[in-house]
Amino acid sequence: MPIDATLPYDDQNVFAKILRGEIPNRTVYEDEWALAFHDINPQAPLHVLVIPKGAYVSWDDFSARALDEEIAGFVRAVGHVARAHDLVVPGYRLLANVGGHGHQEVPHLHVHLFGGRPLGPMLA
Ligand code: D5M
Repeated sequence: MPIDATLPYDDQNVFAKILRGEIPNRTVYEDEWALAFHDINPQAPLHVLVIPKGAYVSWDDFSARALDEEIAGFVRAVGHVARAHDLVVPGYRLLANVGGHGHQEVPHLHVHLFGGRPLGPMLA
């Protein structure tokens, strides 16, 4: 079920538990600001989720409350994952679902990174 992205951060969400090491994940990258791991239900040959380590529900929550260094660290982590998987030349897709209409299911900000095949036109 999509979430209400205006609710306060829920520290029992699955990505909060991953960040605390309470449930396993297949990490592809981690630094001070971000964690990237394989999506449990991949929609492309490479489907990685990149999340900030801070407690943010959505992209707008993050952009409103995060420090500039957190935002920079998160954006750099996304770029690092793309480069580390040699996706820059073939290309890739980034997607962030937000709230009900965006069909966001996990209430911790995440960017989906898809790659490894031609992805076709964007479907709204
Ligand atoms: O998508 C949330 C995404 O999170 C969805 O593609 C499945 C993925 N997911 C859910 N639980 C896990 C675990 N435990 N590991 C890895 N990936 C997971 P959205 O609709 O954007 O909120």
